Amino acid sequence: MEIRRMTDSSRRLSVEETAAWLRERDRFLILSHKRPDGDALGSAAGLAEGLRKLGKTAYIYPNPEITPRYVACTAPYLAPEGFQPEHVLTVDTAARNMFPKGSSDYEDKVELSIDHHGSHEDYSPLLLLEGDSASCGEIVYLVIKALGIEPDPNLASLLYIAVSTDTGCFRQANTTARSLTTAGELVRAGADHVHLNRVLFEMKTRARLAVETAIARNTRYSCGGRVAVATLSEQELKDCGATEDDLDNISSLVQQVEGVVCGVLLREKPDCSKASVRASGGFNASRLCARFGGGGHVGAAGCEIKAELTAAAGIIARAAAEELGE
Ligand SMILES: [Mn+2]
Repeated sequence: MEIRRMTDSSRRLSVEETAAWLRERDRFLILSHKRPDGDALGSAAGLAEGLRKLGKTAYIYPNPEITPRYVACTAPYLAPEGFQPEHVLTVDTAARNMFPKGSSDYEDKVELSIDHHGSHEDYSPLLLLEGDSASCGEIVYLVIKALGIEPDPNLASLLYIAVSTDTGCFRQANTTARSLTTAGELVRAGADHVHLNRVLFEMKTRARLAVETAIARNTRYSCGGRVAVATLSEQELKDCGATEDDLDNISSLVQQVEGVVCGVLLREKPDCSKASVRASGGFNASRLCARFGGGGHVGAAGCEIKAELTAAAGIIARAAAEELGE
């Protein structure tokens, strides 16, 4: 495999140029990022399926961190041991430090990346980047269309997974008209959107419901209901039988309560309490966490408080009150 490393920056490709590049080649391995989400896996598997429809050999990198909900839909595409690709691509992967576990052999072999992160590091000679696309799946769909592929229900469902998950089922602020029209075209092509919406956005494990119940029981409100602080101990987690997969995005739970602008989840760690803060309505989560040496974004931030759970809850509630000028 001969790969030309560019020292400057990646050459930017259009959708049509990307399609032409793919059409002329074969034996692809598609990587996505570590801790892969629906966009990473849906984009990778969708592109692999599209390339297979052209009679090509295409696999996705067998990322060891694929979570249970995505095992079935990615299984047909995982590269078998010993697969020797001629061309290595990435999708939805902004930087080298996001490459999946065990993939270091491929780091310098990526020829083309397809991405929607404005922060994309130029790590590959060729790049198809749309920084304002809500998901990588939308871009992969454009490539699929440019390749003249008619999505069948399976391919449409894979891309629907990508497009819907990165927009929080079309609820988040990154959702554009194109996100919705893409989803519409995928549904017309047979994407199983009712089932997928249920599995991806509604269904929860019993352990997850138990964790949510524990959090609800442990939530204390202050500042007239604008601040909500919940705690979750190691023992409670164990009693719920929860795994990390059950805790996906659990930090946003208390912030969903009406009137709350600052929602905090405190989790017990060996020598401290770990706070995840979610904010809305002008409250700055990052500024609150900076008081404790942490940080993040305005809407979501984290920090560690050197105290056990109950004490930490009081400490961060007082700090949040100060942030609110109370
Ligand atoms: Mn993405």
